[in-house]
Amino acid sequence: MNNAQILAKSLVDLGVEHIFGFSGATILPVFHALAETAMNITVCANEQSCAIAAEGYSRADDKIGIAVVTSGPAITNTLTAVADAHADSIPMLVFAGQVAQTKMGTDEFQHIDVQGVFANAVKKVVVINELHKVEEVVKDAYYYAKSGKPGPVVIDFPFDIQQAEGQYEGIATERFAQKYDEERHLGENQCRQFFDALKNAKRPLLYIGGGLNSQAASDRIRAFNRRFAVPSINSLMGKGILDETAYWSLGMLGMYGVPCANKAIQETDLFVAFGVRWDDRVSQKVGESGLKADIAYFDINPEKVQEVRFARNPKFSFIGKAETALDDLLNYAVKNDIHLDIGAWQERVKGLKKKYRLNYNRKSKAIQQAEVIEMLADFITDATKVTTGVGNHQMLAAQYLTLFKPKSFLTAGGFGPMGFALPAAIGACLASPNSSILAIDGDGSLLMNLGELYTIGRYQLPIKILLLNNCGDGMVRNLQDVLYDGNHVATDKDSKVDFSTVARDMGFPFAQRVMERKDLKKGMADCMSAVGPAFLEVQCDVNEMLYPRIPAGMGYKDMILGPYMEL
Ligand SMILES: Cc1ncc(C[n+]2csc(CCOP(=O)(O)OP(=O)(O)O)c2C)c(N)n1
Ligand SMILES: [Mg+2]
Repeated sequence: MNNAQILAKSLVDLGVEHIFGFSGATILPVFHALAETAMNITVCANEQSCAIAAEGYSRADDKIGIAVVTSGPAITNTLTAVADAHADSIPMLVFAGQVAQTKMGTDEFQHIDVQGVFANAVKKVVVINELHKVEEVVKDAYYYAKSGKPGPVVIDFPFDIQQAEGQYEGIATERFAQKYDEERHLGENQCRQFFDALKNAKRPLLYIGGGLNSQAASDRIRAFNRRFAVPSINSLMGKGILDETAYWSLGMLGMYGVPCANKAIQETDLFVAFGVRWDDRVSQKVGESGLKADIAYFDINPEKVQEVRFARNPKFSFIGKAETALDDLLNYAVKNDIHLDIGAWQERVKGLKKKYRLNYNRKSKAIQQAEVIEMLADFITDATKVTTGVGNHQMLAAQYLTLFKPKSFLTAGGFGPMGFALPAAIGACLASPNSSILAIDGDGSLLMNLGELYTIGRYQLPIKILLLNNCGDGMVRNLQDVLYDGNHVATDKDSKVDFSTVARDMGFPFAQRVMERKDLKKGMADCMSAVGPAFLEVQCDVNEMLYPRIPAGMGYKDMILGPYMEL
């Protein structure tokens, strides 16, 4: 067996059924070895999309997405996706072909120093050499990527080593899983300390981030709040984890967060953060508004907890798995019959939620993005998984849509690469074939990975795409409106292209364009009930402003509600 075959066999042993790939000379031994197995290979239009699809696969399910690409420009094409997975703590594996070891560093065709390029954008890079056992590298990487604070692992595989003979030992995968077991529990004293703080607080607020974006963690935090109903907010990455239909669930916090969440944070006296990384778009604003609350912080990443211990002196902190911590807390609460006395605060947040409703320009002749997304909300079920591009449409989706499950809002948070929606939807579709996959995209973002229309059409993947075409880079145009006297340098796009025609040509049986409000409802209903790939383009207002908004460097108290939400 050569090492390329060992790689393929190791993946099969790990239970991997799908990979996303793009070929090239230095990775051919691996592709041909994969072809000898039952592996399903999805070929995207470029390597960035392969890696975003792998991310989408991981984001949608507990399995890990895998991309396989060739050397040089192919592996560098994945850099944006790898950095994105790293920023959002998404596990994934990228295997790259590499020139033969003797040619590395000799100005060889399509050689790049993968370790050098990826070092700061990745959880780990492994450059395989003769001393490695390929089986161990692959199986270990799979569990390492998932472990602790998850992230991407890039494996650079020189051509000569792929072809060399090796030994396949069939090492039990459980041994690698066990290696990364996380066993930290909260002791009785810690539970008491935490509940003392929670019971003393008059206005506690839970803040939930992507660290809890799994079925297991979501089940626990929902159980916690079935008992306590502590008013709660979430980060962009935390969407879908909480029961968004509950009165105590206020929605997304932050620069473009919903008004009631951004109001509640100004009033809390105990900020209980779970699985968040204190993104600057959230926390600088906390600092600025002078959040005087005590902090309790739970996270699996020791460095982050230590950083927060130093910077914010939390009343309580715990390094470990959210599921375990929440189990410990709930057991303690049941055993000690703990109840909270926060009725007044619960009433207060009910009031905030009622008073500060989202709204938009309902009088405009032009269709508003917000209006389309508000209408779309009625089509979301507990089987829906949404992906987005990056821009105003993304923030509106986070604001307006109610999602019912964790791992159902797949969006690029910490890095924000436009072009995310389509390839992520491809990954989600393959990871979760029983879900209904809906990609909400902007025209700018769509253009970045337009080639994925071809991939979706070619494989006839049942993905629905809702394109909110405002003929421009809406989010950046909005900045220019505020900061550059409305001078839209480099952000206006040609309005004449009919993307639905492009989609039809790419193999979408349903592809429609809605230009006027009167056709919107029917267009959306038809798209949502269509079978197979479906594409709906809606021509939206080029001048729509996204609200609410907190200007850069300002605090929550400076939130601008805009003309349509102002009380
Ligand atoms: C790869 C990449 N390039 C540039 C940006 C900066 N950027 C953020 S949002 C945005 C505009 C997005 O336009 P579109 O996808 O049409 O969404 P809209 O805001 O119009 O809804 C740009 C240029 C980015 N996030 N990612
Ligand atoms: Mg746009």
